[in-house]
Amino acid sequence: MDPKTPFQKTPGWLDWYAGPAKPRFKVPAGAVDAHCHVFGPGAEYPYAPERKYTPCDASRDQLYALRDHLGFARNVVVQATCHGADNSAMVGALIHSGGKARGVATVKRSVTDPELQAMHEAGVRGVRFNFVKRLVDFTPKDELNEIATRIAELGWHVVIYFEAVDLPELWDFFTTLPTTVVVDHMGRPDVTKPIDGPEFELFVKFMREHSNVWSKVSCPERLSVQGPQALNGEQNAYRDVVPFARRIVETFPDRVLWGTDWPHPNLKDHMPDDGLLVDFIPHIATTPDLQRKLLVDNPMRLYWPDQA
Ligand code: 0GY
Repeated sequence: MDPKTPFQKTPGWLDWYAGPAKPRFKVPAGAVDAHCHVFGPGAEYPYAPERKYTPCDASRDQLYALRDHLGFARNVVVQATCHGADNSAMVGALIHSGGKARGVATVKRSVTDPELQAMHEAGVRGVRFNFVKRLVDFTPKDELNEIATRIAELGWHVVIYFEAVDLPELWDFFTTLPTTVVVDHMGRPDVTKPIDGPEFELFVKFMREHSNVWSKVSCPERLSVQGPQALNGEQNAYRDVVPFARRIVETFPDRVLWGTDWPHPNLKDHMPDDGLLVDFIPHIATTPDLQRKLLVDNPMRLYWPDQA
């Protein structure tokens, strides 16, 4: 093992895609990649003992090089579960971004007010509550409620990550959160089920009945069963995800965000080309107006309200 790489990545894990294509879709000026991560590097920022996977390193400099290559102006760096509640790699990325990145942290109830304040000053604006069982151990709801109440005072929001089948059980908890609530990856719909079936309808109802709920329309590569293949010679990857994402964008144009999810944790079958992911955007946000809201206006309102 390379002595500079003290962690051995999870077997089967695919490395992120080096040399992504230049997107054909030109994102609007000021576009925000509102869901991405940094991993380590492990030698500088060790991975958490309680992690469920060990990633390959993906540094902040590599993230910011990707940002520039894809034509984005800013990032929202989301704490990944492999770093547990040690937010130092994410916070380090914010501090070294020249004001071009905000963050979403993972905290425990033991976090102190000065620690929260320091994170705020670095650019953290939210906490993430993760309910995906393969990624995290269970945290009691009273602990999460206590955290939500405390971070609400800082003007932060809560990001939630869950699987569609778990929404009914989590509904009461989610709908009483006191902040803006941002759902990762549309609540991970099963795109083999009908778009007007009960499962996705429940998610649409969740957003319709609760005006504080936003959604990231990200991760087609995770949700797609069809995959990235071009069909009929046309570049139309992940097309089975399009109707789901498009419905959310068109129904709630002022409450949607988009992100690359670079460096794409936990992918074992297929690693997306991030340039191709950007070319997916005009399939789900089909007009310049929707694209500007999705990529600029909405993330700026949430993460840089003083500059929106
Ligand atoms: C994502 C998705 C995943 C992982 C994490 O923090 C994480 O480890 O979020 C996943 O495995 O689905 O949003 O990055």
